[in-house]
Amino acid sequence: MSKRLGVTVSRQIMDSQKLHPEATGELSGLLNELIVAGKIISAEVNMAGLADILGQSGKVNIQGETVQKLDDFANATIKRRMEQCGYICVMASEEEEEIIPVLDGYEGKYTLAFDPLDGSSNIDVNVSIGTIFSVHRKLSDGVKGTEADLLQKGSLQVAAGYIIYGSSTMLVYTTGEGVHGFTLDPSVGEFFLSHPDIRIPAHSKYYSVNEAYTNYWFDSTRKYVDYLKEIDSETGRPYSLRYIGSLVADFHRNLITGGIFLYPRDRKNTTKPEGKLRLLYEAAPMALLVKEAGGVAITDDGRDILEIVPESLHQRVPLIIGSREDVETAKKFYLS
Ligand code: AHM
Ligand code: MG
Repeated sequence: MSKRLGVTVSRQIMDSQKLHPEATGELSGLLNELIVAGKIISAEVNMAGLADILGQSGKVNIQGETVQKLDDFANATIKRRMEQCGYICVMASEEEEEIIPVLDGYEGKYTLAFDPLDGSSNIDVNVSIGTIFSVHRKLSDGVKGTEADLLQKGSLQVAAGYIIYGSSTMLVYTTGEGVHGFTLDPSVGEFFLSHPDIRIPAHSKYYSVNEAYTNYWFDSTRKYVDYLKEIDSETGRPYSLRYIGSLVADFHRNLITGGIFLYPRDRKNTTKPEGKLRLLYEAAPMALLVKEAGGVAITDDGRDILEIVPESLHQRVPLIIGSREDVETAKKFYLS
């Protein structure tokens, strides 16, 4: 049967809401608003090459509007849609220093952290990029959301996911009942269920890491990656390297085919060795997705990503994420 006759994302969201008789429909409303923002961003991303040409010749697009950089556009689109959706009380964006309030009178009971366009340095070369989101329940009293409402550990997320703008646009999300993938049919503007109940293979043969940083790596990373490259047919080595340099694309690939992604601490930053990826906007949402799909996400000192309580909005964290058995093997190298 054509997937276009199957389940739409709004239907799936409604069905999972019915599993919770206490649900008010606010989370469903929130997700539906985000999806609209994702569709708008997807349309713009697909036009990026043309927008660039128009941008260079006067910075005005075909509608007479100023051409914005795509990451600014994605950020503004999500902000504008969500600040008056009535379902959230405060937001944080990877693109903005401070918390983002919602409009007075539109405060809801959830918080939203998002990376509007992750991997945006890849836009110009047509590599897949994506929007990542993470939703928590508001904790504080009072109407307005606070920074503390956003600084909650990943295990308390009520929803997390991403929209990948790739060869097709896909939404992959979880509300704690498995991970589901939907593909956008742009001709009708609808996401249809294409990947129900995604499970990441327990064991893989792929690793994703920026290997150009070998000389910045600490020994544990070097030894683990050397191990993956050894020849041993019994354990399926050497693994193959797949690194796109766009977390959403690397993660998505590994989620579907199995794989392990590493962005460990290294010596690039000489004053404070740390990973590059942000806990709130990148690591925590991906960690919930991978867990719901049967995988694991840890730091390079073996901590569960989902149990880290953020101390600041833009905190970075070393990230090792992917197929369960692969992460377990990696952990042995990092903890030995
Ligand atoms: P961004 O949020 O500024 O786009 O940076 C995050 C991106 C990730 O998508 C990707 O995994 C990583 O940066 C790649 O970094 P590097 O070029 O150091 O390998
Ligand atoms: Mg990012």
